[in-house]
Amino acid sequence: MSGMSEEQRFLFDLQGYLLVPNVLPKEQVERMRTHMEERGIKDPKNNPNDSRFGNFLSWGAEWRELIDHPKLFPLLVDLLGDNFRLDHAYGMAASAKAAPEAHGLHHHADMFSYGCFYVANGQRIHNGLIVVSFALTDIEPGVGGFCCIPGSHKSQFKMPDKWYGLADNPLVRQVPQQAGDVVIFTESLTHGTWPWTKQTGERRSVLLKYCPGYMQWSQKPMNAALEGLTERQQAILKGAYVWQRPKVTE
Ligand SMILES: O=C(O)CCC(=O)C(=O)O
Repeated sequence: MSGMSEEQRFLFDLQGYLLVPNVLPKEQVERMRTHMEERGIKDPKNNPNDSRFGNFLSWGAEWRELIDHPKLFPLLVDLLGDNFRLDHAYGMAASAKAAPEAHGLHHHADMFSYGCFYVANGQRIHNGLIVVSFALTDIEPGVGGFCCIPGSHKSQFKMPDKWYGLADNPLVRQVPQQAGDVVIFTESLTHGTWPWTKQTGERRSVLLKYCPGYMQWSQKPMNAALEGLTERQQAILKGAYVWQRPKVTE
């Protein structure tokens, strides 16, 4: 099983995030958006925290497939080791109809944080929390969505407060995605949500957040007994522990 290519490893280490194009086919993305409509996730506001939704792993196999998607699983093993776990997951919906609100820039690696560290040692990369963000709608240049300060996951020094603002901040990069693309980023990257400004369409994204197997970020683990999970998915959803933990690659 090959993990990240040399180019992907270089880009992830350099930027703190990696764009993986064309992970989900367009037809699947459309079906998933329909599922969201059917479950009443429509007419969202623009506040990315208010518009979060969960529990989508019970919506069908196409949603559960996101846990260990074959195009992403080898990359996750590279970034988190072979006994990583899915810690939490949520979706985001945003529309420009309400007053734009941002989820400001947060996290910074200037001091080692046990929860969301980034360390590269030799050929290996270690992360406290990795986010896999599936775009279910196009995110065009400049319209909003995920943004970050590339490279900040490796910064050694405290970031001056003025750089935490989104407006007129030349350090911030908004990352465009096509529907079906994935952005993988390390939580230790300084990142946030750019206000959604596109008047003719909503943003819909689904974010899955993974830890090494010994660590739990959320207050409680996810439901590993959910109906329909494969054995590997069950192993990935287990709570945090170390002793005799099965490898997700077995
Ligand atoms: O809008 C986004 O994709 C960023 C989400 C975010 O900041 C987070 O999950 O911590």
